Amino acid sequence: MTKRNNSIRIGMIGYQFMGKAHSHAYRDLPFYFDNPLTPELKVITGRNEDAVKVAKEKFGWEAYETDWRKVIERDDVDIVDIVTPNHTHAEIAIAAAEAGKHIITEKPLAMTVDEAKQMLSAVEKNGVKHMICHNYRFVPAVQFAKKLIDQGKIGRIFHYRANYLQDFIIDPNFPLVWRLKKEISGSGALGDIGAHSLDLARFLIGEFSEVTATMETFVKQRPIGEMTGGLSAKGDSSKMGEVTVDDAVAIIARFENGALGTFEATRFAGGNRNKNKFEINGEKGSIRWDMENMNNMEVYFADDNEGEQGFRLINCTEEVHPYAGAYWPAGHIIGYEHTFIHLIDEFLRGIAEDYQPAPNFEDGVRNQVLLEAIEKSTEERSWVKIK
Ligand code: SOE
Repeated sequence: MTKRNNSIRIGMIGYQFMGKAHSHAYRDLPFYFDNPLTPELKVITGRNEDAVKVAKEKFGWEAYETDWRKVIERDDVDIVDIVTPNHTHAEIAIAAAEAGKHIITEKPLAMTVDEAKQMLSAVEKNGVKHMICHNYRFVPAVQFAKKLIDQGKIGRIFHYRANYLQDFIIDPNFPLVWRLKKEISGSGALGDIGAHSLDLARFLIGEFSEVTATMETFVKQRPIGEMTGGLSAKGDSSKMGEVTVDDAVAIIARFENGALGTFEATRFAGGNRNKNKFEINGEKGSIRWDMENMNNMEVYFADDNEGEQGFRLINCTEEVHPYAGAYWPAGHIIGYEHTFIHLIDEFLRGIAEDYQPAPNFEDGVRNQVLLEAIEKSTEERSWVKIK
């Protein structure tokens, strides 16, 4: 990597799935966007020295560490990027904030609302910029949907309907990875993928006022396996452990703007690999989007000519669609990995131009409040108001 005088130096804590996505984003950002800052991949961190050594070489980092505290202590690191399991986020982020580092962390922000609030006060007290990696906000089609909604193109919102469907743990022999252990992940499908749907709803139509929900754990025991977050881990069925999180959650919600919401997040929807989708119905039209067809969006406008009404497809790959014009001519498509480039582009702009980008730790706290309210509602089988 050529050194430039506008470098901003990254220290990453973690190196697996999201470590790969974020490393790619730092490296590719200058290729497509004229950001005032150029990421310098200083150090990547992981407890497994052999594995993090490989990640360092493969992803192009200058150095590796096996102790995250050493990264926080370095004065040649400006940003700490946390891609480790959820139970580590608070300790690392608070230490990084106290060391004056800007922070980006994967979702969900924390394990509890209290932890999330401590993280927010640490970054605010220390005057560092912060972001939470709800990357789906940065899909060109989702950004364009927000523009249409904010312009009033679909008018008053009646319904927000979201499903986030995966199927990687239907096999009861899939091992007990960290995502299935409450003490490490905090919750299951709810916090891992439901959190994305809840964030997109807040981004697109506003704040929740109350929720009611129910959850299910379909497979209660699994083989103790490699403690990876990986989606294709292997296990040894001679030793079994208890699954302590939800496999699926169904939610009904009310929004402050009077809209009704229905949400589903599950890892047991066979045939759906990463189907993160929503449909929004308004007085003057509807919008629907599906991550498995991420470059397109379907719209319906009630004022289309008689006989010509119905959902139609928009290719969100043109200059007019946010971020899309940075890549290729209209009609050429981009992927999941590009959403991380857009989010990090916004983070670095916020640092360079001294504004607090979004989604940030405040969004993370609001998301955590929703996660806790949904769990409370499930336990008490009642509606819970969102304060
Ligand atoms: C696994 O469920 C996962 O990798 C989530 O953790 C990510 O946030 C989501 O983008 C894809 O699915």
